[in-house]
Amino acid sequence: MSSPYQLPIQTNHPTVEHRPVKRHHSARYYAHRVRESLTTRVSKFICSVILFILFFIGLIAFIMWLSLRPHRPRILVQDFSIPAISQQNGFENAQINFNVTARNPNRSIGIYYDEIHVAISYDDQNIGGNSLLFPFYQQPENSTFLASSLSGTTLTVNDQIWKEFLADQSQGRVIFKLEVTSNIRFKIMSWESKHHTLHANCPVGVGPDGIILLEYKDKRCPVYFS
Ligand SMILES: *[C@@H]1O[C@H](CO)[C@@H](O)[C@H](O)[C@H]1NC(C)=O
Ligand SMILES: *[C@@H]1O[C@H](CO)[C@@H](O)[C@H](O)[C@H]1NC(C)=O
Ligand SMILES: CC(=O)N[C@H]1CO[C@H](CO)[C@@H](O)[C@@H]1O
Repeated sequence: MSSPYQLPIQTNHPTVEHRPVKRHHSARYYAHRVRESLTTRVSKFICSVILFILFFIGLIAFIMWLSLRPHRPRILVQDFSIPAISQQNGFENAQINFNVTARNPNRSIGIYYDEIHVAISYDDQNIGGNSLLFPFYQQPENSTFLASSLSGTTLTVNDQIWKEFLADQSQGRVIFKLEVTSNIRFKIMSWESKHHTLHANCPVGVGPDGIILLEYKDKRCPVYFS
């Protein structure tokens, strides 16, 4: 009788007023409880269905992303030489020759390369660079050789740095860093991605004869995008 539910039930449902007040109250009370828990259960069910659908869409998107995710181009140093390395005043007519492979490992994704820039540094000092090739399209599972030479204006070595080369050379190896930079776009069927700037950082060591050491040949260079 002291229940707070009594009043609204009596006024809202006059047709059942003939029942004993207490029983009537309990029945309405439990009916109310049942209805309430039913709504809760229905809304919980709807929530779960929505969550499940969202999860499912997310899962599909993730799987699509996994399968379409373009594999990074692989950059490897095929060849690298600086023949004058053993000469005392080699810097006067020094030349660096390099041959780098850019490989598209993907089976279904093509890559558009803008101009490719190759820079060479020694001990974090830039010693030369060159821009290679005109923009080109690389088919899936195809390789392109980026081969060129640096000398004269594209190779800026002076007497000072040459002395450091000679010191390293007498120790058995001179280590350079070859950096490849290019703007690329991926092509997936007829869809083209936006531009990504690719960077590859390749350490290259040459022996006393100025020819690339075996351990640096055909090594995959770390590649990152910016
Ligand atoms: C790479 O592409 C060129 C043409 O763009 C084609 O001639 C060559 O056969 C391709 N190489 C491979 C390994 O698919
Ligand atoms: C670069 O290396 C590849 C593979 O060894 C070779 O086929 C190609 O002729 C080389 N290019 C130059 C310019 O040396
Ligand atoms: C190496 C390789 O082919 N990687 C992926 C290229 O993209 C396709 C889908 O577009 C994947 O199935 C390959 O695993």
